[in-house]
Amino acid sequence: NTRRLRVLVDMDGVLADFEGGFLKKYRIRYPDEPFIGLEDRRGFWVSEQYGSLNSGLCNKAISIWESKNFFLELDPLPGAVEAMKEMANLENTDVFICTSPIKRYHHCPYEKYAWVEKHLGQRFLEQIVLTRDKTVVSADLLIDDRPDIIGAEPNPTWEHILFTACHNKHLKLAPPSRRLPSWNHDWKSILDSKREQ
Ligand code: BVP
Ligand code: MG
Repeated sequence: NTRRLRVLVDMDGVLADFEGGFLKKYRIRYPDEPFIGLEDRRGFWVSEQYGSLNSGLCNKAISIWESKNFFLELDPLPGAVEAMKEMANLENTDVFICTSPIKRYHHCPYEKYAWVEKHLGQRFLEQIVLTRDKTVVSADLLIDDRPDIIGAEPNPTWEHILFTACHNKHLKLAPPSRRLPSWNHDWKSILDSKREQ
């Protein structure tokens, strides 16, 4: 008679290697332009940090993830696929993939569905939530690499667990905020901490 636990898992930066995929394709397309190594990334917005190097680089960065096959060809992050399959098979647990598509919609939403089917299987297509505002989606947990998740709902139902990424690893979280450093860490204990006894 226990209530089921509902977990939202972000896609870019949590399941799919957006930062690594970006840097690889940026360096191939713009070999003579400066770039930012992953160890030097700061701030959620890749486009802003590239724009701070020189103003033309903002649009060059954007051109990378607006290109066909960018989202489809992202590699899964280490342990992500295994963790998602394990999480979905836990008792009393519902898992959703909660991801924000870019506003240039020509490729991204389609490719996000295709990526999920390719790496997680057809049954996960039932679990996709595409939204630009995650605060209006209700759940117990949201595992996401973006530090500032705000929107129309000032009091989201979920607890945000910050998934560590190159751009956020230096941030000091204000208590009681929690991190998940990688999928090789103990994500099950975080889920269990939200279950009712
Ligand atoms: O669709 C991705 C890429 C885009 O934001 C979305 C992040 O989704 P979540 O992981 O939060 O669900 N995106 C866009 C820009 C710049 C746009 Br101008 C960026 O710098 N980084 C980035 O991830
Ligand atoms: Mg993300």
